[in-house]
Amino acid sequence: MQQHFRLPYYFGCFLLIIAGFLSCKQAPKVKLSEAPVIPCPIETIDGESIFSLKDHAFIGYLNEQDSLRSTCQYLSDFLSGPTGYELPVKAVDGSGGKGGIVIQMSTNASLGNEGYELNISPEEVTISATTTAGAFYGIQTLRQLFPALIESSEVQEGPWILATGKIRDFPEYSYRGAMLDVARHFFDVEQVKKYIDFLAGYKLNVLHLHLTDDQGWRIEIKSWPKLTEHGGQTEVGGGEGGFYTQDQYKEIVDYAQARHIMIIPEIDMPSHTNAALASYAELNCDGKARELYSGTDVGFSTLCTDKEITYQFIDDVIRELASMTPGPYIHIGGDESHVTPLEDYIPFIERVEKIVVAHKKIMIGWDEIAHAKLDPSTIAQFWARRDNAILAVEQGCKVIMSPANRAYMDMKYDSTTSLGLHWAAYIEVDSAYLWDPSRFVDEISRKNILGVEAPLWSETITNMDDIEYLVFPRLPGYADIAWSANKHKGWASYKVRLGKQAPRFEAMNINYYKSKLVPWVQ
Ligand code: TNX
Repeated sequence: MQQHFRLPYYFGCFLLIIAGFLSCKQAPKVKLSEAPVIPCPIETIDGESIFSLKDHAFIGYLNEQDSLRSTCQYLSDFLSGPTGYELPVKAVDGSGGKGGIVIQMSTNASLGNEGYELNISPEEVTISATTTAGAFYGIQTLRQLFPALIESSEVQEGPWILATGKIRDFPEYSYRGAMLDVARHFFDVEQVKKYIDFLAGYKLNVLHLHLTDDQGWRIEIKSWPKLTEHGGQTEVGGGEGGFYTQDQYKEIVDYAQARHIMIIPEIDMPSHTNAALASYAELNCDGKARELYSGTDVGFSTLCTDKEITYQFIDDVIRELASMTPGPYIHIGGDESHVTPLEDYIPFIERVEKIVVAHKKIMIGWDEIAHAKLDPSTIAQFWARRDNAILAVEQGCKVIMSPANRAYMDMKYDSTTSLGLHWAAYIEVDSAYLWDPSRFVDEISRKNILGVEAPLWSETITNMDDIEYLVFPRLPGYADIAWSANKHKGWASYKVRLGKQAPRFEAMNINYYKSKLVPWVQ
């Protein structure tokens, strides 16, 4: 009898040793808690094993949760490229499914509107969230947990292994943005989409488009067609410029929306308006059209603040813009109005605010707008003057933090950087990261702050390579500031996480700045 039992026993031990050997070989090098995810998740609990994505895997959503279908499709499209697997999207029942990735709605209110839970077991991966936005952010985390070649546009060899464990995560700020200036140099729809994808990968949820400036008017306004026909035809340096038709703008809005990014359009006024003043003579106080401008000076132009036609013009522009912008905000600029006397500037801003509100939108303006009497729903974007931002807070307005000497992605890294400007500061990667929005201005505390935005002005940049060089690697740092709670902050640990992003940047062919301050992993 005893003999009879021993044989399977030895055989079982043998199998266990082989299995142990195989799983050792496959075990990921890092624990889940050591994965260099940016922005850093709030809470990670390690498991002890691995999940391996295989060619028969699928992406599932629970029966009757059809609203998650397109989110699943996004994940399937993303993973099927580099893995070469089909990864069909299908409805599954509550028991989930082995070997797949299942996305499901959760009722866990502690996750908030944008949080998610990611569970990785040896059998399956589940992402749970209370909204599709949360599920989307769970996907972005999952993306960074796979080997870097998951970012490749061509099929790569696996294995596609994840460490097991659990992540629970939600953002600190609800407004996490970047800006792109498409006025100084024009960037076309495909380039803007690529920029949107960069933001989405780091869980940013706002793209502010600086659509008009002295050098170009970039958005079709049907009631004032010469704005783009004439005013869109140049850019800094005298290039041919360009503009978005309303259909193209809607295409950008839809593309962003599918990635949970809100577009905030900016029409800068009363200054930064030379392109409009060149297109319509009647907008000038002297009734004479200006020449198109392709230099880089600021603050020399102004709409005529005491002509009625100016307000008819603004009403038409805001009406058309509001009707194709689903998000709640319209940005009216308001910066650097050096040739508009303050006694004209103040009533101008107050009247423009009423126009924006009449079109059922919330006004945002650069911090100078706080000189005017503002409605408390209006938002001021701090970029230069603390006293302006404080004035806004004193009026009950919320503030977006974009301090130029920390958050301007068009600033040079150091004196040797060939692209960019340096009027505000040189902003190395550590300086871009090492600031806390809620402590930056003594009088402005967490409760006054809507969120964080990193602007990219385009006087010196003309193509995607240039954009990438200034944006990477600073953008992930702004995302970390905006998303991750303070307990994770610290340059010493952040720079290590950032250095480990290098193989991802390489796989995406991103032209990033290889700062000497960062221990890049090759
Ligand atoms: C200041 S920031 C500006 C822009 C320039 C930028 C260049 C702001 C509200 N105005 O007009 O493009 O500096 O860094």
